[in-house]
Amino acid sequence: MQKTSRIFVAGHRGLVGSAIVRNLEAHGFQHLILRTRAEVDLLNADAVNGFFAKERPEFVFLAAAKVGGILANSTYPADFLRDNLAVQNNVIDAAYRYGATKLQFLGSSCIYPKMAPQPLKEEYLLTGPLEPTNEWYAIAKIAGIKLCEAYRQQYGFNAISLMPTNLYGPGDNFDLQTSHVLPALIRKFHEAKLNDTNEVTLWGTGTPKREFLHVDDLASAAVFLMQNYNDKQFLNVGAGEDLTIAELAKLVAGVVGFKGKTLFDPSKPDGTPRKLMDVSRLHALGWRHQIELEAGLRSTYEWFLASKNS
Ligand code: GFB
Repeated sequence: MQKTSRIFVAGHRGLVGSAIVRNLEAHGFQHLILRTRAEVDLLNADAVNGFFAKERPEFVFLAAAKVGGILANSTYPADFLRDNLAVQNNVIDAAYRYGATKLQFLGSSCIYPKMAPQPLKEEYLLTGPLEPTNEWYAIAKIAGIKLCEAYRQQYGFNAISLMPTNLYGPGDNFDLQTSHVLPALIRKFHEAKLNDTNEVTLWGTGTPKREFLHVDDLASAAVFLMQNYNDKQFLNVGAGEDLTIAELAKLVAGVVGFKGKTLFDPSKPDGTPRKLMDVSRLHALGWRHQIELEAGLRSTYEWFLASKNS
């Protein structure tokens, strides 16, 4: 990838896409091609083909997806499966058809079987049943990995796939119904502090473990791998450490300055008990995350306070 290469970041307004754009700009890449949904609807194959025919991007980061937390995933299974399949089919095919040099597809750690051994090695894919709360999203992401592998095998197209762990950072979705746990906790503790409420209720039992990676670290891995990795094998991207939701809650409450009680509502789903990534392949390539969770939480809370969300 040269500084003058034509680079399309699909999903540049989302958490991941906006971080990739920040990283590319910081490294002096000058020819970024960015389109809003109103300009090019990625669900529409004709619109995607027309866009690729005209712009001919050379490198494509496929960070556009319908995403959400545990409740959104289990409430809208058809939307998560259909929309993600459509976007990735359209973009991967058009990238190949209109001569892109390389495409990078971004997935998620929920592709792994619910009860897979931990930490999750890449070879555990498709070795057991998925977690029911997000199997629809997971099936779409698995199909995306396989589509990249198939285009590489049949057409020789250089498509690589990255599977990030749970991400957070500036630009996240803080809506309590649809967000992931970390932004939800920031908002819940923040509002409780503002309203002088003594109790905050979180979903589930607090015992599931999750791994969190700051989205700027993910973007750094994405740009590094676009430049340095050209294999069929998809790669895990994570921090290599996890903690329980109850431990996360303590950390977030500390950062936000909430001094009351945290309660758990076990009538709400826990999701998968644990999904810690094995990141040995990525480390062997020479990449490691840099932002530790507490520092990342502090800067994300500052971003939240400065944004329209708070
Ligand atoms: O981040 P999250 O929504 O999704 O939830 P997953 C993680 C854990 O946090 C679950 C608990 O055990 C939730 O029960 N939790 C506690 C909460 N309080 C809250 C809250 O107020 N809001 C939310 N959202 N959770 C998603 C998948 O799984 O992870 C996606 O659904 C994707 O497909 C994504 O893979 C990375 O980590 O369970």
